[in-house]
Amino acid sequence: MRIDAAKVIVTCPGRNFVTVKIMTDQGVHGVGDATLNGRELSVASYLQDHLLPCLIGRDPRRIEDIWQYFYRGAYWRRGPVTMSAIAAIDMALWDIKAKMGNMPLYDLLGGKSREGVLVYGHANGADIEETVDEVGRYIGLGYRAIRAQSGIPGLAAAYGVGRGKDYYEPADAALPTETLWDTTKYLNFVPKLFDRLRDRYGFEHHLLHDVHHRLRPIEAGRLGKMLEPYGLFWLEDATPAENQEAFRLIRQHTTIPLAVGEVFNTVWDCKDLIQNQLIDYIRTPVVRAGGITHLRRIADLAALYQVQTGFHGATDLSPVTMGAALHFDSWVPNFGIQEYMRHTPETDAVFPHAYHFADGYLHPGDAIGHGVDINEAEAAKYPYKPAYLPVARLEDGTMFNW
Ligand code: GCO
Ligand code: MG
Repeated sequence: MRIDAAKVIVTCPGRNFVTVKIMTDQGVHGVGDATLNGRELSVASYLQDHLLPCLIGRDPRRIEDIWQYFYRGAYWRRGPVTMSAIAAIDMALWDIKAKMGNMPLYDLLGGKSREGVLVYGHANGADIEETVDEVGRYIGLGYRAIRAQSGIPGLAAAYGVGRGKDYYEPADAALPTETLWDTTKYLNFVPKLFDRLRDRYGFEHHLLHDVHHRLRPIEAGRLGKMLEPYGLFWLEDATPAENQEAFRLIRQHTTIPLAVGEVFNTVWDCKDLIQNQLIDYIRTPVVRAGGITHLRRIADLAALYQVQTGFHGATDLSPVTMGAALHFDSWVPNFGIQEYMRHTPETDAVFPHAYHFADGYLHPGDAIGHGVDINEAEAAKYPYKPAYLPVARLEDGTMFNW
């Protein structure tokens, strides 16, 4: 069996997506997601110019060897561009192997460990009232777990508060939008939001919150302590994690469960966090860390330390990543939760998929492979549009973490 052809498809059905399609001499094809928000064309070029030419003629069944060839063989290891590109190829190869075996990917991985994949949705509003109502709307839609983000009094634009209610899209302009950040205003505000939410809806539903890398460790410790009475499922990206040691300080001060890892690329980014039990959930998604082949290694290491998965699933991860993730989530023994932001109808039409939502759970469906394909004629209707993530500054103009 050999790989006959491979191509990169860039499409923008509301937002940009980069997809790899690998064709084999047996007529079976596979697809993988390589989308890196705001840097899409760099990954497309890395694939097009450097990886795909090396792929033609290889045996697609040799997934491990192909992974090692692109990781070890490149000499220049790691980084979001490289690892997203490798991930896309890896996802497509697992898709092909499962299709060749005539089984859903979760069966190839070891079979289902659960009946459904618990997901959390995003509720956001301009102020507390609107956010509280939005959480109610998500409860009405059947969600069992909901992330709550709100506009902050005195700050013009807060992370997580989008223009639309169903499809939060932070990459909002052809050049980066400048936003303002103030830690004091934020810390004074967030406990009030969760106080209102628990007061209104009780403790039956899981509530989550994303700090989006905005706090220093001691500030995160304080926030965790202040939120303890509200029993959050997790506090996400409390501080930037380049220095994994930083999480030790947070841990010393609070029992709030900590989630991190949506920007990680390999097991090396979370090795110390996991082995020292400094986190509770690892968020690195299939697309960011070299695909299923490498994510399995991260999840297995995490399992040794009772760290659970909680993969990133924002709208900038394509339905292909969502499909692959749901098969992984259905199998992985140390599953925790899966993020789920719905895609637009245009995106769903470009990427026909077998997964569906019911009663707070996503189900991968029983299609063979990972169950997601690309409709190339639909994709061709939406040419690439430059779009950047915003940047953040403090009120005195200092650049900060967005
Ligand atoms: C999340 C994320 C996203 C990111 C986005 C960047 O938890 O869903 O933080 O909202 O900001 O994926 O491209
Ligand atoms: Mg996040």
